[in-house]
Amino acid sequence: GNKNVNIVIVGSGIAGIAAAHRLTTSGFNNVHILEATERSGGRIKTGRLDDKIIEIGANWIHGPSEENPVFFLARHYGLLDPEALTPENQAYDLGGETPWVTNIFSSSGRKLSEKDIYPALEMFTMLLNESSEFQNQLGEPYASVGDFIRSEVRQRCVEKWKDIDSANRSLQLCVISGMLKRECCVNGSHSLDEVGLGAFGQYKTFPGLDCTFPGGYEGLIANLMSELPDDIVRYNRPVRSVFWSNTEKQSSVIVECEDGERMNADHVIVTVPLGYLKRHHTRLFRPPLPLHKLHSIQRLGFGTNNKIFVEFDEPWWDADCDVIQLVWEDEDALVDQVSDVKGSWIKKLFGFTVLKPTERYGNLLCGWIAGHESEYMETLPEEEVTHVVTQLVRRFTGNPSITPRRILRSQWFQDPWTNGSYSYLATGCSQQDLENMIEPLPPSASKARPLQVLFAGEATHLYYFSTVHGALLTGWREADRLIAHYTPTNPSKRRMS
Ligand code: 6YU
Repeated sequence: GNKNVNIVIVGSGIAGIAAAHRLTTSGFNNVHILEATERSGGRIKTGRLDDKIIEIGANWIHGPSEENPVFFLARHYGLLDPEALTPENQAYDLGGETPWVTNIFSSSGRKLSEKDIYPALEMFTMLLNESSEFQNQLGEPYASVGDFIRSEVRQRCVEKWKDIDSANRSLQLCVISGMLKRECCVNGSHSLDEVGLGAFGQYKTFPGLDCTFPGGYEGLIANLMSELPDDIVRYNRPVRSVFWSNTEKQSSVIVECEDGERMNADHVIVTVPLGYLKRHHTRLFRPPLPLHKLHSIQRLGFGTNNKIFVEFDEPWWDADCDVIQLVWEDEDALVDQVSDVKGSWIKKLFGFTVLKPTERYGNLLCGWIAGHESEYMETLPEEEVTHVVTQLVRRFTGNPSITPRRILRSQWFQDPWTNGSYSYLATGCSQQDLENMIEPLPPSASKARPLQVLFAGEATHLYYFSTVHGALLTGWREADRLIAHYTPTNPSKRRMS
């Protein structure tokens, strides 16, 4: 019967697992996942630093509240701390302001107060919110989010900061440079100059104060996997090519692995990251993708955001501190890129988040660095990264004897199956590009057998791209597409035939 149709899923990240979960629980019993690496989870990747659980990839449940399917599952499996389950936490509406306590250090070794940088924070928050309001407007007044923010800061500061002396004004601009770098991490872009203004409001959020998985994000993967048939995933099986057909001749899709092994499938769900697609689409799809789909793959942004975990014997931040922000006092030109990448890549690191609670993590920080500077950092030996981070901390604290106990960094750009961190809507992109990503092969106008190749993964969600919940929903979406395909919609007609 229909439940025997042969479905191959490429990639065992959250999108692939979600698709397999829904298909198998709906009775499809011939579903297989081909995964390039030796593990499931993809960009959900929990690691350890001694006995401490750390996240190499996805960190938070963004917007943990009723509507968020990741929150729903995490609660269902009992993976969250009690605070994350409280109604107050779920109702929390971010709107730019966060309850996080911030310590601010400057490159001359000064510690600034939150009050000291309030003018910059207020201006930046306002402009970031305004950046989301250009959607559906005819034409964009600026080339990018970066261009908009920089131009507006320069104009508005004249009037808004007229009572602020020039040294302080320069400091506020330096603070904004740091915020631009932070926003590069959020978007996973090299620079905000590469982030589109017209589509910036496309990204949607749920209410709720972001929370983490105390036992690690991979607990979500493990629980979903435990409900799948044994051996549904074949590991170390990188797929090289998917042979589909635009004509009526070929009856099934052929999936070819790197080692030449071939298998037939009725349907293939491709969940590989956009970074992988950008590099390998030519080899991966035979015949090549339709041009509109190809162009969207090229137009959409996929950059790098990495973490550098740093452990200290003693804290050099306040006990209640959640975020450490760094201010370079020579950056009043509003920059989010470093000109001398090799010599000064560390200037791109906007700051650190403090891992909480302290009883669980000790004095452990997570540094955040995006862009080409981050990609360069990946190529350096660990000792070199440790050395540069040590110099940074000594300079900003003015304490020449601080020495990190150890460090550990992510290297998402070097990962051959990801080639970066997550997607963003680059300049020139619109919702149409995401719609093109979603469209199955062959395109609907074709007479060839429909739904040969389907597309899921983080970069195929219209509003929640770049997130775990977005990826999860796309896996369910494509499973539902196949389920609907095999569900008779008009029973009376079927009885007659
Ligand atoms: C979230 C967060 N988070 C930090 C960092 C990263 C990401 N995300 P997968 O890649 O998982 O699976 C594909 C599989 O395919 C994989 O196993 C491959 O090995 C395999 N494969 C590849 N090629 C193959 C082949 N040829 N053959 C066979 N197999 C192959 N998301 O919700 N909270 O805190 C973070 C973060 C460092 C790298 C994140 C976060 C993103 C998620 O990790 C990611 O979306 C999903 O895991 C992807 O799942 P998947 O199944 O699609 O792919 C205004 C505006 C702004 C817009 N952005 C703001 C949002 C902020 C996003 N923030 C992220 C932040 C962090 C810190």
